[in-house]
Amino acid sequence: MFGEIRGYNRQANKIIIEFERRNASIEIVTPSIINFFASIASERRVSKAVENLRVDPGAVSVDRVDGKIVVKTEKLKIAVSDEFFVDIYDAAGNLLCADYRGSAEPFVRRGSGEGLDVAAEEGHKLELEKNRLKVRVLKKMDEELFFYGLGDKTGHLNKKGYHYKMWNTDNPDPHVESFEAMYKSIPFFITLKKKQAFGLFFDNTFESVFDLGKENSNYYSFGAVDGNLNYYFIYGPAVKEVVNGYTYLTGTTPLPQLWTLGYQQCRWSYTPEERLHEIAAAFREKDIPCDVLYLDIDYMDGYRVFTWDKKKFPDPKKTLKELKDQGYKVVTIIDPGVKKDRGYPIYDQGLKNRYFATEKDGVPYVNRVWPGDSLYPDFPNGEVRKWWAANQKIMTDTGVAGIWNDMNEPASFNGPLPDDVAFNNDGVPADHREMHNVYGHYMSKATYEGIKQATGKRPFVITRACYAGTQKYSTVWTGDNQSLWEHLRMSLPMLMNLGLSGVTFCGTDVGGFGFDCTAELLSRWVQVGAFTPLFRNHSSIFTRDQEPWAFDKETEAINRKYIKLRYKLLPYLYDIMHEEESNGLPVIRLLLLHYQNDDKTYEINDEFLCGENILVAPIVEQGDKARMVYLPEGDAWIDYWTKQTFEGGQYTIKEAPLDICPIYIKAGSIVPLYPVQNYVGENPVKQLTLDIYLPEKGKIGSYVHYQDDGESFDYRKGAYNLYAFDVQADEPAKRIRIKGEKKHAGYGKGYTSFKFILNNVEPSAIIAGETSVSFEVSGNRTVFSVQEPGDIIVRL
Ligand code: MIG
Repeated sequence: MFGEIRGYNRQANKIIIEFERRNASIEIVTPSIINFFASIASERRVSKAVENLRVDPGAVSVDRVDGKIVVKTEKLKIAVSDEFFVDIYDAAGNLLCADYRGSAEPFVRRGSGEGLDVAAEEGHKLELEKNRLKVRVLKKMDEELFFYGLGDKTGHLNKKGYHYKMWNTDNPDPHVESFEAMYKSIPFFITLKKKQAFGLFFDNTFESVFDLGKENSNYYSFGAVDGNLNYYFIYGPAVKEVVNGYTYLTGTTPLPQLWTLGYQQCRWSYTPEERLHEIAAAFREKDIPCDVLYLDIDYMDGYRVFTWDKKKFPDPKKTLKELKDQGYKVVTIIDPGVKKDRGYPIYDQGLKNRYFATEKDGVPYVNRVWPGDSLYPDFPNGEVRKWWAANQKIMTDTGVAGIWNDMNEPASFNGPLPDDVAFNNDGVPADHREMHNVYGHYMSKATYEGIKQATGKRPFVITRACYAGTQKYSTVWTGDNQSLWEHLRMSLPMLMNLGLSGVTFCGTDVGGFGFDCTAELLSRWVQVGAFTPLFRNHSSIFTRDQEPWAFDKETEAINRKYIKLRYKLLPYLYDIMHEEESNGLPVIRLLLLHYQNDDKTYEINDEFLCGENILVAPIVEQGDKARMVYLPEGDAWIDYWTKQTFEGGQYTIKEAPLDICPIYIKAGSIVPLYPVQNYVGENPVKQLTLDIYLPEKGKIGSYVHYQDDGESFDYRKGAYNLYAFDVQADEPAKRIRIKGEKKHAGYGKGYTSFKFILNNVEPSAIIAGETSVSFEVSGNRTVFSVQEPGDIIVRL
């Protein structure tokens, strides 16, 4: 395709390589992030995922050595040979990633000829991918490689040996391991070989495929049906650094409003308004915290977006105000499909201004979704996004607190959109093949910007479809799962891989969307949901009730217990989200993110870390009342329930009756806690609790806590507080020192006292500054409070 190297020239951080048949380029973004590019389909080069790229290449050298072009950065050496074959080495000269030189040789699919037609009639498909891809990169496989990422694909954590497709797909069948495409397309994966990890981000919005050693175990590959060769190599060597690099390119999730981390209750549908009020009252009556209620499609007038059904909601503004007074934020669904209906303003405006995608001859394209015949706003067009953004005000003025974008793959009832449906794409014509995977991305972007303009607060948007980079605008859920144990089990690797793919703020429909939930399944799912950033219970229209109290008193109490635990942990989750805004590290983490040296963590699908300090090993099998837990090596772990300490690097059996979800806290953790409230903002939080788990001898436990007003963008102007805490046991353990310091004071309504919980410590005296402090001991906990965080000595 490229031929022999003819020469090169360097332009700042870019090296253009001239080959016999076409040019290619290498761009040094940072010493660890390299872009490889060749135009195949067009010269045009606009990324949908990477905005405002910050280039910081450091020192770069380029030489011609033995017929190769050798580029060196401060971290990597890249050797380019004829045919644009690329080999990448670390600074010490270890080969990290080599292009595969052989030809692609898919494994043989036996069964051909006569039997085929009959087999196809029974539904057995033969999938041939031969020559469909215009762009393709093959990399040499290594036996010791593990693969992660690719968004929320089904199956297990490690993607080695599987094949996936990026083509946003709404398929309501139960999601199983053989699903190649899901609602989201995040063409990014991480490869790990012991201590060395790197990521590959294939920034191409066309239908693309990722084959991680399935078709041939000698190589792994990615490619697309059209578009350009355009991918980034993102070096680690830590997986953490790869995630950091990927979000450097595609962006991080901005800090959300605090209430969005509260419990959320959804249903298709809470209508009419009496039903919504009933649900709202039930949470308060039953003493189960809840912040958010959702309105699904039935609140609209004939599914016309930005309207209300006046029979079901005669005065939506009043209804939302009443709910607001009880502490509820209401989120409404908005689908992309605009009903074809003269006299309906959204349709009329869209038609008049040519805001809808068209057939190739320019006639507005019509398909069918909920409202019947509908048109698709041309979201890739900035003008259309402005219009859509302005429409958000219709909802926020009514009192809506957030917007839920569904069906934006885009879904269609009357067959898929034809390839040639035309989009304007900011002045550049593009067809559906190119725009499909970014349709939801641009819809959420418009929604985010609209809510921001209308309210000035941090927008809450939740979307089903997305592309790389959507995390800048929206939280996501994994779509229509079902109330199946299999789906609870699979939600863990899905969310862990989503987190590695830049999507921090995510969750699954707790309890399962389709099919009928059971009491036991709901409680086990709530136990997981309590730790996922988006904690939303949702179920489909024909399924049985699934609210936390929908089954029996026993499970209602269990659900209450875990939803309350969630509310205690709110400052901890908020701290992770705050850190994430600068480092891109997700809330739900694979164990290996912090324990890459411990290869026993590489394929643990049924445990996760919530931030760095909390390990959750939920029960995901019906009837299980105990499970094996692996505690990673390098830290000691404290059982949250019994406070028993375990060395890391071992398997242990934890008994877990239905009210127990196995939770372990890393030794040395300082976990910030809030008092449980019915909803965020019910009472101002004046006291911060710090739940302390002593570090192992010789180690220091430290933690930084962040506080702000929980809703505005003022924190970007410095209106926040930062508190740093350290805890250390003196050697030999005669006393414990706790140090607290306010590192940044920019938010006036700070805490007026600090409560410390010391686990597994029996003090003889506690001295803060010069004065002794009274304390209470109950069981293995010692509790005391001080007004200012300062130097505290705990004598044993
Ligand atoms: O075709 O709005 O995934 O959460 O409840 C179904 C109705 C359309 C699919 C979403 C689901 C939502 C449902 N929607």
